[in-house]
Amino acid sequence: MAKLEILEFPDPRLRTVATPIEQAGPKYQQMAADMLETMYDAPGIGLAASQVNIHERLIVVDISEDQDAPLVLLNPTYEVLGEAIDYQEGCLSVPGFYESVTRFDKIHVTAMDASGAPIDMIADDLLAICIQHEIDHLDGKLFVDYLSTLKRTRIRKKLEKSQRDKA
Ligand code: QAP
Ligand code: CO
Repeated sequence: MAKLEILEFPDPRLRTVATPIEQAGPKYQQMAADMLETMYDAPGIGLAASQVNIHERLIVVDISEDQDAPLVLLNPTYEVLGEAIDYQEGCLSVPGFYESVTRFDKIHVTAMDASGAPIDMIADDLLAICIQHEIDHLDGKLFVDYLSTLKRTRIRKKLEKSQRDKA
């Protein structure tokens, strides 16, 4: 296993649209294991491959308290089943900032696991929100895109400063 470096907003690489995975298998099992290690270490509840500079359609999610319920989704898609709800979101690529975003509270998710087995599930509440957030990453989208320009600019400037101070 290996911990991966997480790209931070406004890194332009986070805007890359990820390509579909053609063939599941060991390569993606290893990638998912590394992503889970990176996410658990943070700690976080969701991570998209885009955030670790891998531009293929793979996300990992675990909303459990004990970090013992990992979900690995290749080529995930969803249909909306529920209602719009506002939820205070954060993101490992936007460290230290949390803002309210409108999502859907119930979705039907279709994907593959890392070995290629089909996944078909209903997700609700936090799990549904988290999956929507992570699929946005695969499309080059961040939660800050849903905020006002003013809020997004403030967040960008603060992160640019902390990235400069770190370097
Ligand atoms: C996405 O985000 C999410 O700012 C996953 O300093 C979040 O795991 C979906 C994190 C909330 C729905 C609701 C954020 C860790 C983790 C930070 C995360 C931070 C350290 C974010
Ligand atoms: Co995120």
